[in-house]
Amino acid sequence: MIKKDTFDKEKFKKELESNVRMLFRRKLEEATPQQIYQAVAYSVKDDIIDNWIETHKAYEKQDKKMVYYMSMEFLMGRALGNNMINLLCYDDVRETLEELGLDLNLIEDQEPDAALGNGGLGRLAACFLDSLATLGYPAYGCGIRYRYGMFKQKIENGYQVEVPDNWLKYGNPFEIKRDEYAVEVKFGGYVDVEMHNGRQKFVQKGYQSVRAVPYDMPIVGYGNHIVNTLRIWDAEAINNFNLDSFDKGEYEKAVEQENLARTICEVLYPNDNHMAGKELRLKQQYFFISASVQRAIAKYKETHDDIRKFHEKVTFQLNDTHPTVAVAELMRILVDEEGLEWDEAWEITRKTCAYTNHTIMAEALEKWPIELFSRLLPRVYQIVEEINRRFVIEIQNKYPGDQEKIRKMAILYDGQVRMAHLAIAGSYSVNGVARLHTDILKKRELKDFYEMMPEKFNNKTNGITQRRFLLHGNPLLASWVTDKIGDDWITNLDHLKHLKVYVDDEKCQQEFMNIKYQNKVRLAKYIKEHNGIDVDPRSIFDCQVKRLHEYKRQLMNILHVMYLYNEIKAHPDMDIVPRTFIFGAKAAAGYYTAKLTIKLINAVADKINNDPSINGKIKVVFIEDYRVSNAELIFAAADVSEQISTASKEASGTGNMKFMLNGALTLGTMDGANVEIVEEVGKENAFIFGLSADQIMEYEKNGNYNPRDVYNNNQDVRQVLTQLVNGFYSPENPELFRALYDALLEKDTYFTLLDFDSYKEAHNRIDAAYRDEEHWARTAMLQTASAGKFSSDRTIEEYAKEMWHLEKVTL
Ligand code: DL6
Repeated sequence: MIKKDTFDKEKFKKELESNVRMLFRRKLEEATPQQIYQAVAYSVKDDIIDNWIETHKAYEKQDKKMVYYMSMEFLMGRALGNNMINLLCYDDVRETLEELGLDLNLIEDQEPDAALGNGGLGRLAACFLDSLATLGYPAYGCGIRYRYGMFKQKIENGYQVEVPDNWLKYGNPFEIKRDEYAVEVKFGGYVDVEMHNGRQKFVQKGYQSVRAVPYDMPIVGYGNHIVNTLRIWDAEAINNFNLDSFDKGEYEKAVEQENLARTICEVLYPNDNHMAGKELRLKQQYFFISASVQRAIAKYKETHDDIRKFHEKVTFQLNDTHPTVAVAELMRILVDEEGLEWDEAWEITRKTCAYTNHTIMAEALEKWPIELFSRLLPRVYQIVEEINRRFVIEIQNKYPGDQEKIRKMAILYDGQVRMAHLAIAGSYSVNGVARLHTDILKKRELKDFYEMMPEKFNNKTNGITQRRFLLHGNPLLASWVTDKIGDDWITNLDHLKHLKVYVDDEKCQQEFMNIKYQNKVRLAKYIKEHNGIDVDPRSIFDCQVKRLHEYKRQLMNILHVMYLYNEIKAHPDMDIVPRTFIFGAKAAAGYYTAKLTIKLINAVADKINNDPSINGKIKVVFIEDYRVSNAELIFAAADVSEQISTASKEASGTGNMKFMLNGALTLGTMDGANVEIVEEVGKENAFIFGLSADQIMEYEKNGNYNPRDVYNNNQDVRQVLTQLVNGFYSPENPELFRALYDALLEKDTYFTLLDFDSYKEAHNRIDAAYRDEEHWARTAMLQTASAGKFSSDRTIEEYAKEMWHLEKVTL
């Protein structure tokens, strides 16, 4: 890593001592690890503050356009390590702490993950913030300061148990409360029309409101002194009641407002790719959007007179449909508060908002009952009605007499507000997150919209930040890469392609695989500590870590493990390369099938790991509480990256990119960004299997797949399915896994059985390939060398240049 030339070890030590004294009234030697973490974090923050101030001064002075990345989720993980890396002081701090007898790794482990997100969508937002700051683009992340982030997962008797994640228990050293920017957000009541200067004015009355208070977290750019801001909003009760004059009505209202404020930011909904439809969720959406939009306008007006030029300086990127109410809220403020005519306001709105679609899963499509939406947001609803009325006219003009188009495209239909339609109507850009995904949007999911407004549609293939997922997560490989090709890759991942000249070099291959081995030892230690299981670092580490969802097909993975176990039992001398199957996944708290799959994985693990007759040929590990911080260990240690979703269902995937960067070979379907990964690395260097997206969509259209045909014709499949219901893995309750069995045999929505043989055959190819050490090492190196495209820096450059038209700021 590049080092900061100004780091002063003695000064740092003094700061540390002083922080421990000031914060905890203790000496360094007496401080607990948590206190030392806090003290280090405050010292690092101290290093950030001046740059943070300077960055914002520069933004104002240079008056560059700003992107507001609006997202219900930011899955940030830990901040300390990342901040030190980007400040170029990680190694210096580590050495200084060593001199004090302290281990930086242990100190980093004291920091709770900021788990303000579920999975891919939230982690993407976090990677984007890192890239925006590193590239020097003016940006705010806007979100919610959930008091409880993503639940912590405990595995008890093989079952997932959800435990609240009280991540703010010890405070958050990096955040700053910005009380001065608090705004009011109103809910409910009714709309009155008043006349002001001969103009109708719509006034919300009888409402409840909360005070939205922002907390800012610094987002440090890599080695460039830029510090952007993640602004997360908390809710407080409005305290402007005169206690003396409280009559009953007012008292009740005050209590209700207190309750509203308390509940609104309480918890992140733990659903990934699934809409829960809860009223509180809509309140959360409007809460952070109203606050962010109000603040963005106020900030703009501090230095600009003409609100009609708002879109020239501001763009709102809507991270999926969750923040879509921004379209109507911006209209409300422009029309009701800024006094613009509808058409002017609409033009500004349409030039300000842009929408990213992250899924085609039907159950994730956000639709709110009109009854709920209009009750909660009466004025905003009126605006949505008007947007819809005009949009329907546009459709009619384009397709005269075509009622079907209106049925398919209207924003309000069948008693519901369709958020994706509002987002598309109100945006200047609609993008998918991988080429295949965008093609499916254009051809199928959003076909009518694409036909009517093709100019809005574009693709931005996702990416990940190499600063966290290689430089921080895999320091051994990072410094090896730097030794070979220099450190330009840290800010320009394309440089990794220069590693290609080394892939045939035997010494380099050995070095590369030796690093992989050391990372496997590191993960094996973690597994021993957390699961009590001994795993052999010489076995193939075959990993599937991601949210648990049927379409991601963890079930297919474990069914294959069950099959393999049957094979080994039937042929005890079977020659296979030892394999450790590693899973990590949280299931939404109310997702029964997903939770049952976790139980199955653990039941299989229990049986196989405790069967001495198979001589440890296969092992199964379920890593509890999969999250950003332990993900870094897993990516670094993986040999095989399981990306096995039903083709067409995974919009992109980003774990696939993190594994690739760390030298794991992909075992995957031609889905999401796997398609582009394979394009970069070469099909011969990946293990591809299964039906294509077109084939899947054809089956879905024709409804001509019958899983019983596979069952009847495939003895291996029959055997493992029978083991789901004969007590083989649940002797105390043979019926335990019946629901999984029924789902597979009755419908098999995700084509698990149909892809099974092809998957099995791909596993055989892995077994054969791993035996050729040299070839495997070459292929593993090629993964890292070909990962350049998948940096979120590339993705952000595309957004910035092709959509947002941002300019970089220099300090
Ligand atoms: O775009 C980020 C990420 C993709 O990589 C995943 O393929 C996709 O499943 C995920 N989508 C969601 C959807 N949530 N909602 N709504 O998390 O986005």
